[in-house]
Amino acid sequence: MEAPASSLSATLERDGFAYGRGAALAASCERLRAHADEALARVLDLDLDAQHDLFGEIRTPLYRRDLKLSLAPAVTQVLCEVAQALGESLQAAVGAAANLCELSVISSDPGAEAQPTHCDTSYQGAAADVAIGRLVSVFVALQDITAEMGPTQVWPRTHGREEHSLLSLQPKSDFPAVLRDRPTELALLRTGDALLMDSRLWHRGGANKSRSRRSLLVLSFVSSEGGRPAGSTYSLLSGLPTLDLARLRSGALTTPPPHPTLCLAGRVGARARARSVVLPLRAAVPLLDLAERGLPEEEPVAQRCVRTLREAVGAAGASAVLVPAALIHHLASFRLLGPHLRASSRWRSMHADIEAAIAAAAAEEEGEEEEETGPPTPPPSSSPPRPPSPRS
Ligand SMILES: O=C(O)CCC(=O)C(=O)O
Repeated sequence: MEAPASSLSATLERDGFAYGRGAALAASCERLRAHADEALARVLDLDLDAQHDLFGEIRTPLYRRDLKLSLAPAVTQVLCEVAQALGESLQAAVGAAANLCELSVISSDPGAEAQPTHCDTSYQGAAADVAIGRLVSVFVALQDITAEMGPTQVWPRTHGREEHSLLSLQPKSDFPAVLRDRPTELALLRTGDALLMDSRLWHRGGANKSRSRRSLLVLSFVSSEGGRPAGSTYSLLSGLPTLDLARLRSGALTTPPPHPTLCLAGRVGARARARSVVLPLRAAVPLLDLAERGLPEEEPVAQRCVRTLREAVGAAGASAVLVPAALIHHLASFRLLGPHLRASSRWRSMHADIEAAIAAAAAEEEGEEEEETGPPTPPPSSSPPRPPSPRS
């Protein structure tokens, strides 16, 4: 049976680590592993400059990588499951206002050597008169981890001040003698199990002597009080929204804000037959505004889209504008527009309006098609919205 939250946080406090068995569903972890493998392959195809910000620093980097993650659905799913399962224990350790400060996948491939023993943070780093905040990492196994795969190895109860002082007196070494004499533990996790770890605990990633990649989701939370402890790599993709534990626990992320261009492309792609779309003005006007600012002036297709949208808005009825579906399809293909849309405070409602408009246009197309082929059942009584009458 799963340990209750109070005993889990007490264990974390005492030993510097604790296990949260079954913190995420195996199916969600498998989906995330496939997503991470695919993302890693894509990023490794980029040139080195473009790769730079997408990886966190990692010790012993040969055959080992720390890939920062976006809030793709496969990621948020596991993030939310873990926040639900372990939120109470994490809250006891770092507080509800603690922010997510690492979101990445560590992949260690066959051939990766063991890392030097280390702690990610210590009792030093901040100004003397500022208390240092606390950082707790959660490693979630995205597949079963065997001893051969080089699991995380921890040295229980080495996170305290005294142990740190003792270790700081040791001659510099990848494996200080004082640790050799202490009990140690390999975190053998099943898919979806989590290892919660105080970032001051001494630990290391092991050597992968198996034939399989070991993938670990890393989530770290740092308390909002006190200075940020130095030493952690803070592997977090730039541009992610600030996410605190309370928000994650509330499940607010289970419907992540859609990625603008992907969502436009996907929906229009799925409904490519729609010839025209009736967009409410409240979506069309900001879309035009963002397209005017976000699309390159020297790009003829982009400028044709902007012109068409401008004309449509100019000719719009009271509340809606008729635009060709192809226009949305083209807009979706301009990746440059994505960041502008995403940064817009109106994107969420704009997206809902665009989705609804596309769905209505597609339903109308399907209705027309059925009429032509003689549907076996009568058409639905509520008809989709008609195009607005142009202003004369
Ligand atoms: O790979 C692991 O299990 C842990 C990695 C780690 O501790 C680190 O990179 O700092």
